Amino acid sequence: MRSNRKPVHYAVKVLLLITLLGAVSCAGEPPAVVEEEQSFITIEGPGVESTVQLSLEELQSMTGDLVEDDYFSINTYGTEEYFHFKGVWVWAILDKKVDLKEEATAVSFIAEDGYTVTYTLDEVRREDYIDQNNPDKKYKMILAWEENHQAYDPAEGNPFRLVNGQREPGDVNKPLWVSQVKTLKVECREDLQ
Ligand SMILES: Nc1nc2c(c(=O)[nH]1)N[C@H]1C(S)=C(S)[C@@H](COP(=O)(O)O)O[C@H]1N2
Ligand SMILES: [Mo]
Repeated sequence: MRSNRKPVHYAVKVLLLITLLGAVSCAGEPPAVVEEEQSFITIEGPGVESTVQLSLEELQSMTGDLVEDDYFSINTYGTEEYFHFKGVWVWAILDKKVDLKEEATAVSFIAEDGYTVTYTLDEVRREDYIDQNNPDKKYKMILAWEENHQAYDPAEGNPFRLVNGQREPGDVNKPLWVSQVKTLKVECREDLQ
């Protein structure tokens, strides 16, 4: 008989109902808001007045200094290959976004894996890097976010790559193309200028 149902059963059913309702309402909610991870580089070191962080968006908005081109490369095996890159002139970043000290002489590009390449500021300023097979070509040193029309995937490391032409014919330049650049450390070393 209905009136004989034990109160405990009723309580269990109510609890079950609440739990089900809870599950349904949770399933209908959007996932917890995860703050979007911003990709950025840090510019620091004894050669800057203060440390600066620049997001991918900020770099992409440097419209007057963006570069898109096919860069010539040679690796240590002598393999020659062109890659298409999109990015921004590194000198423009240092000149316009950072307070450089008078004594600054060089900048180290440091990757997430610790791989580091250092250039003097004079080298960063150069606009006449070459392609040994094409005398008409002139390149600037850039920080790229796109390679062969594909944006770098932030899941595979900081999505910036240092890219440059050759300093002179025969220059093996591909090893200088630092991937996953995280930090630009501006130096005041007198042995580097
Ligand atoms: N962060 C990082 N960048 C790097 C390297 C590295 O070990 N770490 N190797 C360099 C070398 S020696 C070469 S030849 C090229 C290889 O470029 P790829 O990875 O696009 O083939 O990346 C260069 N950039
Ligand atoms: Mo290499």
